[in-house]
Amino acid sequence: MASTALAWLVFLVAAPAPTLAIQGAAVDALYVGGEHPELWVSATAQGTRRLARFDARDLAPRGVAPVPMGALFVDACPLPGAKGDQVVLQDAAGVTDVEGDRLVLGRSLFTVPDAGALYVADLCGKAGAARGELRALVVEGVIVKGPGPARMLALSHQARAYSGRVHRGLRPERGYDAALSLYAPRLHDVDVDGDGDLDLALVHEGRLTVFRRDADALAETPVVSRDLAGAVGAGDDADLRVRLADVEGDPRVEAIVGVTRGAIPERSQAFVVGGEQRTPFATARPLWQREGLAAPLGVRGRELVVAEVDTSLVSLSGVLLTGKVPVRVRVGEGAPLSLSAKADVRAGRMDGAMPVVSVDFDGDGTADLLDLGEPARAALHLGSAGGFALDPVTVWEVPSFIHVVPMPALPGVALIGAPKGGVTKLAVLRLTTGAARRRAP
Ligand SMILES: [Ca+2]
Ligand SMILES: [Ca+2]
Ligand SMILES: [Ca+2]
Repeated sequence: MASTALAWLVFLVAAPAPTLAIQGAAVDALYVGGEHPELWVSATAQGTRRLARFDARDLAPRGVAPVPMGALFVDACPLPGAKGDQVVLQDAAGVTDVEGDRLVLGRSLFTVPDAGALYVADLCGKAGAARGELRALVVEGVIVKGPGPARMLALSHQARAYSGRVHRGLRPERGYDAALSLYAPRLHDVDVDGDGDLDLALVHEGRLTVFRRDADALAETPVVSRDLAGAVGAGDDADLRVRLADVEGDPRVEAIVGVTRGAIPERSQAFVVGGEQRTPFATARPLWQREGLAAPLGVRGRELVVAEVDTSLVSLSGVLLTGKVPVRVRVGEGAPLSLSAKADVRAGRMDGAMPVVSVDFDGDGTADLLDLGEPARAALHLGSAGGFALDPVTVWEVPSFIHVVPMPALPGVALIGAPKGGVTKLAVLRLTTGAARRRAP
């Protein structure tokens, strides 16, 4: 049995992933689950912004609608059916639903006093707390549209830009709407208090804000508003990776906060921010402090899935020649799966993406690993007891991409390509899609 599988793998060749080209430069993408799962891609062509909708299963077009420039769509709460909230669009005049009916007038999800300031790094330094820093109010709140009328949950955030260097995607050459999509809060449906109802948690620039949800309603005011960056002692220059999961074995989620600095970090820290039922996220305890890059990617049960990169190797000639750095991924204390990621050593950055570990491609109940470390290639390693299979079960040829959209419910992963010549490629990776299925019978 094992030898049959091995023989099969020897002949495993990369099959092109089902790919579609759409007109325009994509700036944002979203998976909308439910009975008829869709992939939404927002793209700009010839000065016009459009929202293209596709069937997430086979990429069949479901419609294209013009949306205002600067519009941003947010799936406020991707729960199925009537419990879920719906996607809304923000424009300069307020908020509409996807059919174009205006939900909120004159109030913006994101507001920038002077959008032009985002283009001009040289202007930065005229205001702000730190030297050379400009702060602008960017986020006023998050609009939630459920079965009832739309509501705004207050959530303020100030964007930061620095003269002379860029910070978190706020680049002089990057347009306003592209910057907006990077500033959107990450939304999670998780149980914060252990009552069995999923609450709405927003992670945004190091702050965790939680709105409780009971059987049918979402609370107006947050129960938690916690500065995670401050709680773990990370400074303004740190990059935070926040995962919400129950790693302590009660039904309440904790925040696992990974802290690194720079594109190729020399060392990494991680913390668990947790607490009692009445005081959630009140305490932070260190999880690790390691040389190199160690990033929490996700969880399996109560075990963390962690990627480790030995960044001291980056200076070695071997890495300079091959342009690859080794990446090890392990589940808890299990044996690591060794992968590699493309690195541009001279530019001081990693080009390959971290693997996706949140999607169970073959539906056996264990999430699998999609290796995206090298451009133009995606390799699927099935989840195994305590780790991941050494050999990929499928290798796809994929377009070079800028967005990775996990679609756990489908299950699959969408890759949104880098715009080229006015066209953006879109690829969907699923184990069940015809030619892509390469498993031995
Ligand atoms: Ca709850
Ligand atoms: Ca817990
Ligand atoms: Ca699996």
